[in-house]
Amino acid sequence: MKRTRFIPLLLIITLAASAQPGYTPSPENIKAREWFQDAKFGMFIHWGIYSILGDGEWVMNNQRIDKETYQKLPSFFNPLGYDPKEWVAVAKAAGMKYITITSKHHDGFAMWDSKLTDWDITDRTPYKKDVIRMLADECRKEGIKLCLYHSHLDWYQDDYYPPGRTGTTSGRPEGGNWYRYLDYMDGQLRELLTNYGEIGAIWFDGHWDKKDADWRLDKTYSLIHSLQPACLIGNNHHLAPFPGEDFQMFEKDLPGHNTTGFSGDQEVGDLPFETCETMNNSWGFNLQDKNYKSTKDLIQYLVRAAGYNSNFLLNVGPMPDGRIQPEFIKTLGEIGKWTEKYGETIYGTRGGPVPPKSWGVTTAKGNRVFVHILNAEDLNLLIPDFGRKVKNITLFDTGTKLKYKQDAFGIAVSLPKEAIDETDTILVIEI
Ligand code: FHN
Repeated sequence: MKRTRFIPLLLIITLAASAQPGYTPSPENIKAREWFQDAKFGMFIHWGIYSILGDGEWVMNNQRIDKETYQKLPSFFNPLGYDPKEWVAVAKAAGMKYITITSKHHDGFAMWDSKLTDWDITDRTPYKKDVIRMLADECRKEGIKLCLYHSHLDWYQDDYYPPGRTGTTSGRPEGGNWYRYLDYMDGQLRELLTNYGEIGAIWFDGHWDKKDADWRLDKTYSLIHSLQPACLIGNNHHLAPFPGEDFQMFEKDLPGHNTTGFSGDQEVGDLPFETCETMNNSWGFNLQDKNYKSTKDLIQYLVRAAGYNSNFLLNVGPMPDGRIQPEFIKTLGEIGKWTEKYGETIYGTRGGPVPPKSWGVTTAKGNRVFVHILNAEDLNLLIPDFGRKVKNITLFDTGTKLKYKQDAFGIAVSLPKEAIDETDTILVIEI
């Protein structure tokens, strides 16, 4: 029993050591981390040739499609409805401050004009245009930061060898050169970080496919930081952060929680946090997935994330014609109405002095603590003492002063019934 516990620990230590040892973030990087934490809300975009099949981004693996057959897909990919202006406008109107799009997902297909392969959008599709460049240009114009999701894992490249846990039915040959694959990946990252202007972050994913491989993270992370010191590195390896990483992400869970099984081995570190979530149950476009989360649920997710001192990265999986599905656009518009009115209690804040409770969370900025009541259990709320003298408590909505009593046990506030908002009742505590 003891031995099996020891090996993973040793492995984790070895892997962490192989990241960017002795990494000290540059001043630009520290500034970018602050920007990131202030920004709070981003749009995640999973888009690729897999959208044609309307069965999510794992379709190649899940339907056991081999490479030869999968290669037929690009010729059907002609997203004439793709309008980056529209995407950026939708993100902005929702109150999102950055966009993280898949440059390459696990199928290895490059959504930009890569000179290192013809397995890319400009060489293989009738559309021929570099959708990443189009989005980068529009984001720059509109003051939205562009970040790139980049899959470590690759079901297409023969040099991704030996194969990992997934993509084993893609029909790759029995042989390949792992370090040549890593050179190829670094080369593609160099393209993305050289030719597309400022990139806010590289969001890695897929390390978990081959946890024990030598990913040569030191080289990759150093390359990124040398090309763009302010570019933040995050890696969805579902483990505690490795040296060289600048933020920690949590998939479909808030920091410290593991309701979906991705964060079992994940320790919460001290880097900025980001939690990502889907609007239905799928990342890539899924025709049949109608499990849409409600506007209320998603706003509450954003608020809870902020209370956990975390960003919220909300995903859309555009359709093969390039449009974001109307159901998502509607919900994002409704979220935007909320962020427009209440964004002040989210953007630029940090997790508040009271840790998350069953009734809600707190955020804080300057001398104000925002109490977000997401689940009003009672009209009398007892906020645990956080060691600061309260000057007054008001309702964010109306500025109405509330009756309260502060003593050694905490702050008891009495809430007017008519002030209760099903989505979020916000109190402002001035200290
Ligand atoms: O396998 C991917 C999945 O397709 C998606 O990209 C999510 C996003 O967090 N991450 C991976 C699973 O951990």
